[in-house]
Amino acid sequence: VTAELRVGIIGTGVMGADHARILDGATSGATVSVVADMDTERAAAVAKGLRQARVVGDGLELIGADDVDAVLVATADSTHEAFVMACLATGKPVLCEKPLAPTAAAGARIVDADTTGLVSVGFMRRFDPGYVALKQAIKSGVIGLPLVMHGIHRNAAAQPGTTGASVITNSAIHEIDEVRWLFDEEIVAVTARTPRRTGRFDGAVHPLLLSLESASGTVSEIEVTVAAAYGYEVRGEVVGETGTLALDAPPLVALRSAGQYREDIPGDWRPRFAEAYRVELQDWVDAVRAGVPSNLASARDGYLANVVADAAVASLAGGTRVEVELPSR
Ligand code: ISE
Repeated sequence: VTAELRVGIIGTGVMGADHARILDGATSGATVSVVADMDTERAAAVAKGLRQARVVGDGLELIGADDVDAVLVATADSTHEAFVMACLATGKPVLCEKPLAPTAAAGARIVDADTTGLVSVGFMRRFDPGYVALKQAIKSGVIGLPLVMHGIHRNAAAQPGTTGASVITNSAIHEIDEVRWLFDEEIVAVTARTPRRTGRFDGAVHPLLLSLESASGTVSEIEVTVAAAYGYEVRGEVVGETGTLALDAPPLVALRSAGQYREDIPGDWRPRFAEAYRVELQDWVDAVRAGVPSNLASARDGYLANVVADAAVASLAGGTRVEVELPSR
C-alpha cells in the first residue's frame, strides 16, 4: 500500500477537531481530505489547520464523496447510527467514536449490517500505555486472580445535554468496555446507584456509582463524576489475591518549590489520553490501508457495551441489581 488514506471526518467539535489534527499531522499514511459539520464555520476553522481538507455541511455528502476512502464519525451520540449505516451502504471503513450508539437496539442494527467488519469503535483506553501495561500485568499472574477493581472517572464539567442515562451511555460506557477488555470476559450483572443530589450538576446522577460483575466473579466498583469542578481524572486499582496493580495518571511535570509540591491536572481527556488517541488512529489507518481488521473495538464490542449500559440504566431507574441478558448474536 502506497497511497495515503483519504479520511473524511464528520463532526468538528472537540473530538473531531482533535482527531483531524492527529490524523493529518501525526499519523503516517493518512490525510484528512474532507471535514463535515452542520456548522460550516466551525468546520472551516478546523480545515484551516489541515494540509488540504475541503469543507462540506452534510455528513452524508462526505460519505459519498470520491475523495473519501474511509470515514471518522465524531458527531453527537444519537447521530452515530445513521452515519455508520451510510458508510456500510457505500462499503467504506468507518471509525465511530464511542459509544457505537446510545442504545442496544441501535447497536444491534449496526452489528447486523456490518457483515464484513468495516466498523471500528473509538474506545481509546484499549490503546493507553497504562491500560495496556495493566492488562499485561494481570495476565502475567503477578497479583494472582483479579478479585476487585476500583475505578475513578471524573470530568471537570458536565457536557451540555448530560442526563442521568447519558452519564452511563456516554461516560461510564468507557469502564464497561474497559472491564470486558481488561478481564477478557463478559459483564453479567450491574448495579447503579447515586448518592444525595447536589446543586453542582442538575442531572439526577452525580456521581454515578456502578458495580459491574464479570462472568468469573470479579467485581468492578466504579465512580463516575461528571462535574468534579477541579479537572479531569481517570485512575484505578485492581486488587488480586497476592497484590494490587494501581493505574495512576502521572503528571507531565511535578513542581517542587517554596516548600510545596504541585502537580497539574488536565481540564479534559485530551492530554490524559493523547498517546492513546495517536496509537489508536495509527492502528486504524494501518489496518484500513492493509485491508485487515483493526485492533480497535469492533461493532460487536460496541454493541455489547450498549447492552450492559442499557442494563445499568434500568438498574438506576429501578434501584435494583440487574442481570445482563447477553445476546446470542
Ligand atoms: C466523553 O464523551 C469522553 O468520551 C471522555 O473520555 C469521558 O471522560 C467523558 O465522560 C465523556 O463525556
